Amino acid sequence: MRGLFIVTIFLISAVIAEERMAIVKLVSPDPKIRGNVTFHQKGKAVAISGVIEGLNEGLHGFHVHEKGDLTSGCASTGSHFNPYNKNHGGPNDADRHVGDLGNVAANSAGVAVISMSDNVIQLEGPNSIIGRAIVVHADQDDLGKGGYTDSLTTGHAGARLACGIIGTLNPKGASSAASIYLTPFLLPLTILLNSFY
Ligand SMILES: [Cu+2]
Ligand SMILES: [Zn+2]
Repeated sequence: MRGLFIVTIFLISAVIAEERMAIVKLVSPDPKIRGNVTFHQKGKAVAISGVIEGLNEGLHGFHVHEKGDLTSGCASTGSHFNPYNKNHGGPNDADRHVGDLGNVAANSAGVAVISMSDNVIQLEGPNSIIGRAIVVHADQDDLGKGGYTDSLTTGHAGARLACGIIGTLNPKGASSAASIYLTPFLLPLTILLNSFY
């Protein structure tokens, strides 16, 4: 009976520990540009979703920059997050900065709906983006292939339009939103299971 209790706790804890979440509120000197982006990690895959409004129609470079420092606006967020000293690339390239997430696409109303997944950025460990910054650029990221002098460093993506600091959404450190829903059921569930054995 006690064994089952412990196994139940262990299994639920394992499910909770695998999931992490983070959020960014994007700010810009241009008040019409604003948005939110969330990151949800399950295993190695990080789902990225969000909405940005107030953009010009078209593609806009979308990166994790190394510093969560907005003291001089987006200018103080540093370079692309690049812990392995690689060249700039696209999200599907082996040679890429960890922070290279490619582009977001704004429609004719200036709204970019983001729905992507990435296995290189992480919410823990050496590739963790927590405490760093998301930057949205004025121009399209050429994914390192445009042949400009800055293609292999910044993707020639132009000015920094909006940015925000990536903050954790995990309650109590290791757990995630899942724990908010599971925790109230944890004790009743284990008591219920124990009553059968
Ligand atoms: Cu950038
Ligand atoms: Zn890059």
